[in-house]
Amino acid sequence: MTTPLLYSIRMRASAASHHISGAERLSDQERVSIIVQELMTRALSRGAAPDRIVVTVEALKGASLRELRSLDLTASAASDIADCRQAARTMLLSFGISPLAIEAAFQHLDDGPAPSGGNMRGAMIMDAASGTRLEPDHERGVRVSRFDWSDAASGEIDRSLARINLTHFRTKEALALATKVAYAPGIIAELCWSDDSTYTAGYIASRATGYCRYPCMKEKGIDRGGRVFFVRGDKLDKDPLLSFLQYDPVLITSVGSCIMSP
Ligand code: PML
Repeated sequence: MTTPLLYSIRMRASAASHHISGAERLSDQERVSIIVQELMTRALSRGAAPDRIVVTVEALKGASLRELRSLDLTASAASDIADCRQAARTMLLSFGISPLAIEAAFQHLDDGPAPSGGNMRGAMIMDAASGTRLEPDHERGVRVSRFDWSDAASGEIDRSLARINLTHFRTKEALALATKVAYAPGIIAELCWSDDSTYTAGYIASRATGYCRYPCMKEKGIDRGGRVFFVRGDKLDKDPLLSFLQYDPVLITSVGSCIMSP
């Protein structure tokens, strides 16, 4: 019996060469066209009209699929940006990330990290001591690709998140991405907040702490944000890290806990 082919489906939308939105899915052959349609609808539903939408469908021949359990999610109820940012900073410090690197990361996400101005398609990789950026292409960043929820885990995470009133597609997608990143070789932690001007949430994620979600990391109306992956620059083996993030397929087949912070 032959193993059914798995397809990676990636969407990215841009306007005047600036990144607007992106999404990642894995699918069997039967559902490729439905998912392509969903991603096109997504690309066209952001406030800014894209002038370019690229959807890539690629068969993952011979790639071995890694199955993971999603990170436990803890949602903070803090309603103030200063409180959310302070809690995020404290958590990053607890991983041994230097104040210099933390401030560099916040500054890049506040300013728009691409050298040409604006957001990046992918993430920054940052040395946790010096705050130096280590990703090969500072304009594009590193795009985390080839991950998704299995059908069963998808239904289960929808229900778990709904129980704590987190029903936006961004939470589910970010949790999947953060789970893959947390298992990447050499990653200490991830800092993220949304670059969508209507969405203010962000998180710190690591294997040790899970996904710690903060509802307001920036003001509404601000379209700056992105992702920073902290690493120990002096010990980093960059090729396996980049290869895992971009190419190794990960399916999330079981679901961690989802709770509001007490
Ligand atoms: C994004 O998709 O723009 C990043 C979303 C980060 C926070 C998602 C959440 O936990 O709701």
